[in-house]
Amino acid sequence: MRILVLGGDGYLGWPTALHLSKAGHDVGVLDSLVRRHYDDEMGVDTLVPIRQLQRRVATWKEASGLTVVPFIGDLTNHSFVLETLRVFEPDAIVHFAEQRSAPYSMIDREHAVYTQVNNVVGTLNLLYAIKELNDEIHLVKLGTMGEYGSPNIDIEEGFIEITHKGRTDVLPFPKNPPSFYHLSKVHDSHNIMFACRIWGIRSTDLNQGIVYGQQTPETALHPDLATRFFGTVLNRFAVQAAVGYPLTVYGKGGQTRAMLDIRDTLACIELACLNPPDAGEYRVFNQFTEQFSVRDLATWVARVAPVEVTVESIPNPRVEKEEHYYNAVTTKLPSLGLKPHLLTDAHVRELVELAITYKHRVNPEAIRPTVNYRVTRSEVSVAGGAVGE
Ligand code: NAD
Ligand code: USQ
Repeated sequence: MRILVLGGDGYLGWPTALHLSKAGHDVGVLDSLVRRHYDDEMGVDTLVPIRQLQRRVATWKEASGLTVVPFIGDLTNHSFVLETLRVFEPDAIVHFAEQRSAPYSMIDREHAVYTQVNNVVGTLNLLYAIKELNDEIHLVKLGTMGEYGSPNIDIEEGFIEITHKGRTDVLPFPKNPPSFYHLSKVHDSHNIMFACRIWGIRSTDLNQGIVYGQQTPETALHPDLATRFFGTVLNRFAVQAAVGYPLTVYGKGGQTRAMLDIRDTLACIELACLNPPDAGEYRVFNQFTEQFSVRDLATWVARVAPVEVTVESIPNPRVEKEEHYYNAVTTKLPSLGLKPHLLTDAHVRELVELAITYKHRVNPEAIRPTVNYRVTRSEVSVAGGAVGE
């Protein structure tokens, strides 16, 4: 297949592009490189050093003999999107290219507006380009499990059958997201579902859980192929353990989340591409393999880390349920053949060991959370060093 990976310079997009290239697909990567700008804006650096996109692509060619074609530009620029699709002629588009951090979207009005414009307009431009150029293209869109929030009922896979006042229908599962970032994903989901209905486009909306891990078989081939170590909660606890900072459990720590290994993200994306929906079909896969509470993750890291670790409960800078029921369904990806990498003691220890290798790049001053969801303007730390929420 010809697969265009949007956000192909990012934490997940880059290793996904390599995985698809290795599997024999013709792969293009599109990115505006704006994620590198967010790090500069926050005064932080990646924990694991990463190379420029052009250097990564050249190293991949040397290491594998395979070509990945880079396109540098912004999805909010419609002419660029049209031109790229015209040149590359993809069968499938994997769309990772959005502002991805919940706390970043909650810094102040400017960051909330930026996040929603970047994410919603980028996806709308893409939908129009697909309709205008080739409505056979399969759009594989990265949504998030956080779209659902944490309801007191089981979370179904996108849709739920509801009987109300004696009448029954299958409707989109109710959404109750916890940040302006997560809300941008809900808005995208509605726009994509609508475009499928009116234009006959086909799309898979992947409601992905929190990803942990950093290395994949392809990125391990050469240090210049490394992807960034994104500070989602387990990765973040590994960094805190490495530098001797107490693991920062927000509030009671009973926040339970759906999670998956980075290698499973790659497998899920390929399964979605290889098994496209029918024309006009909008389908949702819940993309995760296990559920953990934040408290359990912290206890796990403390138990297996090769260094002394303390766990501290700190006032929650976010507004979220801290003890709640959580049970999400995921059947569609396993039914297509997903074989998950479940979290083990060895893997948790490896994450901490990786963070120890690069701990000289961490500034502990930059670890403290600075974005407070309860106010409309947060003072953001510019302390420098590798970290990140
Ligand atoms: P990332 O920030 O590392 O990657 C996103 C990439 O998209 C970056 O390289 C950025 O420069 C690019 N980008 C952003 N806006 C763009 C635009 N307008 N035009 C072109 N490029 C643009 O984030 P990630 O962790 O790799 O996440 C990828 C996607 O997966 C995001 O949509 C995120 O919301 C979603 N997701 C991530 C996780 C996770 O745990 N990392 C979980 C669920 C969903
Ligand atoms: N948390 C702590 N301590 C910390 C950091 C986080 O207790 O030091 C808690 C948070 O309060 C939250 C949970 O851990 O309850 C998860 O936080 P996170 O930063 O790992 O995840 P989140 O903000 O939800 O966002 C991440 C990615 C986002 C993706 C989402 C998947 O940044 O791109 O969409 O995970 S999901 O959560 O399923 O929506």
